[in-house]
Amino acid sequence: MKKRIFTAITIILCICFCFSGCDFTLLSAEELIRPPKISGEISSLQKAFESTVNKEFVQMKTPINGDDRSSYFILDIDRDGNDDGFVFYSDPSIDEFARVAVFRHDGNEWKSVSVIVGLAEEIYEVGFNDINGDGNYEVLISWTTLNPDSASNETLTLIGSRILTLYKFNNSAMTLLRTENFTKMYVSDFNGDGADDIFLSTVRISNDSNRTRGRIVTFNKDCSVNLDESFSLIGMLDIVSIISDSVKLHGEQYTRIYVDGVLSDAAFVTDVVECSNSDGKLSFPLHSEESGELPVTARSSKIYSFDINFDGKIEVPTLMELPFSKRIDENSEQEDNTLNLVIWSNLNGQDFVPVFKTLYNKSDNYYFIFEDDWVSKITAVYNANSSSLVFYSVKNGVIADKLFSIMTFSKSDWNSDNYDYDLLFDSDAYVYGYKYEQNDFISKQTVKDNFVTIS
Ligand SMILES: [Ca+2]
Ligand SMILES: [Ca+2]
Ligand SMILES: [Ca+2]
Ligand SMILES: [Ca+2]
Repeated sequence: MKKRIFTAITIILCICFCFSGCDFTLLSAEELIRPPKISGEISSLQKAFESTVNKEFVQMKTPINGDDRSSYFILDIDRDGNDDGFVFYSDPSIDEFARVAVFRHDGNEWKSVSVIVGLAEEIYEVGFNDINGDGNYEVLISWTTLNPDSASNETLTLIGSRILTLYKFNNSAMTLLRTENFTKMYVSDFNGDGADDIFLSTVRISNDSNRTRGRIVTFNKDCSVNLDESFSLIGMLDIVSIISDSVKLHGEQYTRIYVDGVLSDAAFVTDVVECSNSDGKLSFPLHSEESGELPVTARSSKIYSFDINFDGKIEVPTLMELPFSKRIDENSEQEDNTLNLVIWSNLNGQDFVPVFKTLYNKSDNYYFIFEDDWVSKITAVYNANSSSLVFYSVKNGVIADKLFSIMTFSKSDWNSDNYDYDLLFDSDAYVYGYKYEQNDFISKQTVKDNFVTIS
């Protein structure tokens, strides 16, 4: 079970630097994935689309962000029993803007309905959500440019340069409801009424200041705005992840939204917004009155908040130095430094309650689960040159006995000379070996159970 948990979280974690120091290159959210294989249904839409455009010039577009990165989307958006189709493309012979061609299937064939000209050259995200709770989907298309105009006269530059257009789909017609700028968007039901709501975050930066704001918009049945509330967030340089869970506070149900972002060149941070499910009122448990203090969620590792143990509650990661630990790297000019434990905590009121600790080895693609009562009794030394992690007991404030070591081998090294290590795990990339010394602190089985590879 633990292995499954950790394999899943690595997709979310992406980068952590507990072993490799601090490096704050931004995540490559723009990394494209391979387009899905075109099914029979999509191929008929493709044919219909190609008959309406000049194939010689058209360039297909895929969303830069999101789960579905296809140029073709098919779903029955208005639930009339006939599929509706959306095709994303640009036609440089006309202009540079991305476009969406809308089709409907009449039971026999695809019919062209309309073409919407986008607000930028690229599609950032595409979502189909029911924002007014009538059972039909609304269409959320976000546009972006890969070359933001740095010579803009704006005092504050919007990080991400993304623009949301929200459409109602009615009798095959797309009616524009709203246009909004954002840095990171998150759509979910925040006030518990069953309809999706929109969370827009914006980071605006100028030479001497930055402004980070969040905004929650909810809609009435007729798609008019029900609530539109804007608020300050902890100041960030970028926002990279937004996620939510549901909690009971003071006998009342709340949706808690976790906003993860870049605090500075060397720190990452989480802010939290709570939305009451009875009256939509917002609260901010991490906004302290004291200005100038480092937020409690600040950390020097780029790790996202996540439900690490799948109990429905989100954990926020922070770091803790492992006493007596050491990282050795003969090729680095940096002084030897200590290793960090990642502490995963739940928010309780305004306090964080730790639920899980891990020693994270990004360089060698694995974690080791660090149990609570080991802190101050067990420590570790990582040698970056030999890729070895050695655990020791700590007695009377000094490093004492060697307990076990984990060594990372290339496949060929393992086959030719495994230095008498026992096999711990054989992954696609590496073979991990361990050498166990008889001791009263950690059993051989625990070494095996607590070792988790990441891909
Ligand atoms: Ca339909
Ligand atoms: Ca709807
Ligand atoms: Ca809602
Ligand atoms: Ca959890």
